[in-house]
Amino acid sequence: LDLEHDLRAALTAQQFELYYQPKVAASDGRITGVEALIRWNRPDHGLIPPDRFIPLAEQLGLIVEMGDWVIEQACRQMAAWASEGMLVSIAVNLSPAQLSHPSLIDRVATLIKAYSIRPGMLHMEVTESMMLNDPEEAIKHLQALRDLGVTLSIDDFGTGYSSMAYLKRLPVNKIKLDRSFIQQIASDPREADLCAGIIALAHKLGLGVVAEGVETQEQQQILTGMECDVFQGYLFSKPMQVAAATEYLSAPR
Ligand code: G
Ligand code: G
Ligand code: MN
Ligand code: NA
Repeated sequence: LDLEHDLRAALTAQQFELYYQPKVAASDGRITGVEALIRWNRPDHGLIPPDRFIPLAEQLGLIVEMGDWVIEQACRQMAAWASEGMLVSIAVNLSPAQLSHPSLIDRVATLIKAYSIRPGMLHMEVTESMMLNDPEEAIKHLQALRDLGVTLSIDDFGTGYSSMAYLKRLPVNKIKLDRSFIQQIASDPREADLCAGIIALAHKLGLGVVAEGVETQEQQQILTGMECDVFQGYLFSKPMQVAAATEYLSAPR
């Protein structure tokens, strides 16, 4: 398969690029950090979004190597921004195979040292699907990352199963409310109630809440009323290449 062949070659050909989407504090509009989102500049095909190649990379066993590149690139960028006086956290997405890979912890520890990263500034987002195979094992790996000081979030929260059952046992710092909830809070009161309930529960458990896919001021206002902590979405910015992200981060506000 062409796609498979090209994907295998893409890492050495340096065809991957990280885009950055800002996250904004609900309280004062301050930028709390960015999420790194991978793109593939595939020659003759243009920019390929992750949905089109991450699942393939997982199947082909390439995701660990690709994910290592993402983590290192994020650390490198954080150090570069820090050297320009911009202290921003960067969140990377982890596939389940990365979380369970035996070398992850050493690798992350090494990168944090090599780039002089404050560990809490490196955020990692995992989905509930990591709990499917062996929940105890997943919890063990999450705890090891927490022990390094890395900040952990449950991504796409509310779309997997067992969310509530596992939430209190997971050594994580935040949940990211899935975009599908946010889309409906302004039009569907029951969806809004559900959101408010999840936010209150998360806070009771000592977890921060990030709302994903915030696109309108109405959604922002509703979420502010629910005491959501952080917003991410097109209302603030789409994911940007590093130059645009740097400009966005350094703009006075
Ligand atoms: O970036 P987009 O805006 O299209 O992201 C689509 C999906 O791809 C999201 O679910 C996101 O979590 C996932 N994704 C983006 N970058 C990465 C990455 O570096 N690693 C993994 N595992 N998933 C990613
Ligand atoms: O990792 P995660 O599944 O959260 O990836 C975020 C995905 O959501 C990326 O594909 C990103 O481009 C997309 N996204 C971010 N903000 C918005 C938004 O406001 N609206 C929509 N439709 N998608 C968004
Ligand atoms: Mn994410
Ligand atoms: Na998501």
